[in-house]
Amino acid sequence: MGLTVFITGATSGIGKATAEFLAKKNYRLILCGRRKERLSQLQNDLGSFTDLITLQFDVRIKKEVFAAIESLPENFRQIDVLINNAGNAHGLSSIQEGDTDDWDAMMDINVKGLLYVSKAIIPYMIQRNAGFIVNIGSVAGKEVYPNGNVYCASKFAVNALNKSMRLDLNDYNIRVSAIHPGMVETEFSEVRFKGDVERAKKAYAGYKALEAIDIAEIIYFVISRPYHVNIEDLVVYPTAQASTTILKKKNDEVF
Ligand code: NDP
Ligand code: 8X3
Repeated sequence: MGLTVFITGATSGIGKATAEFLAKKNYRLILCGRRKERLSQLQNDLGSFTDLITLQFDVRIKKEVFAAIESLPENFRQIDVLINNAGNAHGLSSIQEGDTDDWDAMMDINVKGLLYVSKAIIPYMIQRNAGFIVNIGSVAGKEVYPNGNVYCASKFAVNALNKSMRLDLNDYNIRVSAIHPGMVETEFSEVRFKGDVERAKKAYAGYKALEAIDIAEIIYFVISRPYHVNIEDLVVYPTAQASTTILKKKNDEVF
């Protein structure tokens, strides 16, 4: 059996596709999310391919994060790879019109949640003088776009934390990578637009967006390099997207 990989946000989109891909490559998996029924489904669907365990917790709630990770059975305590993927955008509004609850959600999940999970797992990696942390950022963490304000800020923070982890964990032989995708067709836009499916569909209409499996394959590539190779920062766009604000749509709709 292969390395043990801990994936946050495994119940949907990029995290789920990564779990499915890695299960078939014999990685042992710790799959996390809030939606219990989806975690059970993953256990059923992937349990025949590999050893896996699921953890239900909300990354915003510090106590839940630490309790869940402390509850891991002995044979799942050696986490070789942590994929900090849980995250979403909430809303798309100007700074003057933004909803402060949306701001809280994005900072609490995308930034503080990532920090809590990392804080709970890093000591085990330091003890073993080995480990790998993959942070899922975004092109929104490289270049701001109109109305992206707080989501962009949360992903700029992920970019900064990725670089900081590289520096601080350098003494401990721990690899740290960030992957920054452009538009990926997942439940992301449904969450951003609060369940407005029609608006969400428009975000991916008129061009070929990235699929979650595209990012899963890239994550696999990054974590399967020889141990002395650390891909620190990787930006991936759909071909139709030239920047966070330039997207070639067939009918030239604005997203
Ligand atoms: P999805 O909405 O499909 O998946 C988001 C995942 O995050 C779900 O599994 C969800 O699980 C989990 N999650 C959300 N909030 C919490 C929480 N409070 N506690 C625990 N888990 C949570 O989106 P994507 O797969 O697209 O997004 C994954 C990552 O990729 C995010 O960090 C996102 O910012 C990033 N990204 C996405 C892009 C895109 O265009 N789709 C582009 C660039 C980056 P559950 O609800 O069960 O808790
Ligand atoms: C998700 C991609 O461009 O909607 O991070 O911010 S974008």
